[in-house]
Amino acid sequence: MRLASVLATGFALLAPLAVQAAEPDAARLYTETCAACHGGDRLGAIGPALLPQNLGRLKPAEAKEIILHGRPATQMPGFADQLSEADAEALAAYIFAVPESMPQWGMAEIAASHVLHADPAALPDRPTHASDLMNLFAVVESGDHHVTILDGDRFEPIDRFRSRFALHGGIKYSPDGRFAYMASRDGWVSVYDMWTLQMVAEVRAGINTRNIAVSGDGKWVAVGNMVPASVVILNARDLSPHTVIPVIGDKGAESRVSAVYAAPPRGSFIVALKDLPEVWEIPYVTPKKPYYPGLVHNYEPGMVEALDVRDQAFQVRRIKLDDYLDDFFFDQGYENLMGAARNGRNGQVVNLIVGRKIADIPLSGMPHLGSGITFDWNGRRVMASPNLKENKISVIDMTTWQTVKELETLGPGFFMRSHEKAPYAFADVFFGPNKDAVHVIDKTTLEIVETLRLEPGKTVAHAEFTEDGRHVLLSVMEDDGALIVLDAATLEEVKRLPMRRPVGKYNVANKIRYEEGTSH
Ligand code: DHE
Repeated sequence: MRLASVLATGFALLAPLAVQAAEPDAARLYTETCAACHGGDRLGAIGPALLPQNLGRLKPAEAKEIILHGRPATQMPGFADQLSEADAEALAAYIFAVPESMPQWGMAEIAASHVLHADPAALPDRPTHASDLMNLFAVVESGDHHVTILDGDRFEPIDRFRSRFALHGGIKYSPDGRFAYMASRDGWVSVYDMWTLQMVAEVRAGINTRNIAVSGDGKWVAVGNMVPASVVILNARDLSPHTVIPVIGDKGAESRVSAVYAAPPRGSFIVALKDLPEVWEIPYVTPKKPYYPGLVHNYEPGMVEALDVRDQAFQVRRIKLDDYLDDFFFDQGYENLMGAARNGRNGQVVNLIVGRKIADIPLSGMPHLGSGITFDWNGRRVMASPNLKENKISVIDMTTWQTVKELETLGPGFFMRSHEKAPYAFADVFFGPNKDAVHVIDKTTLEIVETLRLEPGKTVAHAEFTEDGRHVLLSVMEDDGALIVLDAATLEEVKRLPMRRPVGKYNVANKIRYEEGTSH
């Protein structure tokens, strides 16, 4: 072959290669580099799902950095030695693109994902540790995706286990406090035995999940999903799936679920919807008589006990509203719910008995109602809620639904907590330059009496009390973070435990007794 021809052939070979280098084949790179851990369908495997809905607040540029250099404290390695900058950029764009058809996640897929780690029938009938079962805490450490079980008398960990990736929403307990239920943003629901310190069962109930609720009778777990738009009912004992309820409106439009809550006095789950101006009520017990129009039960009193629970229909009662509500707060009797839409407009009070709005409330600043607390003030019951968009805490009279006070804070807050026996409420300043501040509010005067700076420059958030209300625990939400225990009356620091970005912490007694100062 003559030299010219050799060069021509060489260039001909090089030319397409140069084009390939400029436009990496993201689908092929995904299959070769990511699929083993994140699933060929991007639904997740040992790594999280890589779909736009599951990537949260991550930006494509941050995703590219993670692809090249890994994510500290996780199993995600860096691929800088295998991938070019352009490859990583193409992969980042690929995982942010909506797939041509969204993967199905119905009854068959949920059932196939079910894992039984221990036979619920064979679990010991007494605890295998000596800690006070009512004063245990489950602490979510999101830095390395673990949960620590903490003895709330000694403030000592008694177990620490790897959770599913990115738990979100509160951990919920069975009514007797024995079983802890947790959900990951990727749809995994896990049940853990607080008596014998072991995982019992897990199931993937959705692709993108908001949160879970446990029924007041302890028999059911409801899972609220964004993708697919559904509420999934699981058997609480072993998490086997019972029913999938698609969330579809009159005109066939789907709605993502923004949260599901249990309303034990009503024997129902209440579902907040993101895309339909409706609230759904799904009874988990069969009412002895129809207690609201539109839901017809033919069962006679006394028959409920004789029924196989599988006969229950989980029929949906749709309460139509004139605005969207995606964050709720209930009164103690679960007769009214106060709702705020994320658009920051006025809130509404919806009476669940009559099934309609009964009051508008002046709420601006995007109150995080799910984080609100109630207490008695001046002979009336009030609720206080932090705001995600404005520097204030709103205090609302729960009889007149009027705002009785607005406290100015050092920034928007996320979580607020107190305890019936504690004089103070604690509210974090989650966003902005004062993210290290925690306001201490006197529940009698409704004044901020102290602003704590427990770890200057670092986010300090999410207070929770011990069972007796004497101590309050706060998270330093950093990867090399800590759990700080304070005396709830003197505000003295009692203990500091190193933890990996601790977020929420959940006290068994406060949760199962629906303590007025904690989330339900
Ligand atoms: Fe949450 C609970 C919604 C971002 C940590 N969060 C909840 C609940 C809702 C909600 C509806 C109540 C569910 C329950 O009780 O089971 N959260 C939202 C959002 O819409 C928002 C702003 C955006 C999103 O990403 O979904 C959001 N949440 C966050 C975070 O960025 C936080 C701080 C860290 C994280 O891990 O994601 C966070 N959310 C929490 C925690 C709870 C929670 C710790 C449980 C609070 C409790 O004490 O019960």
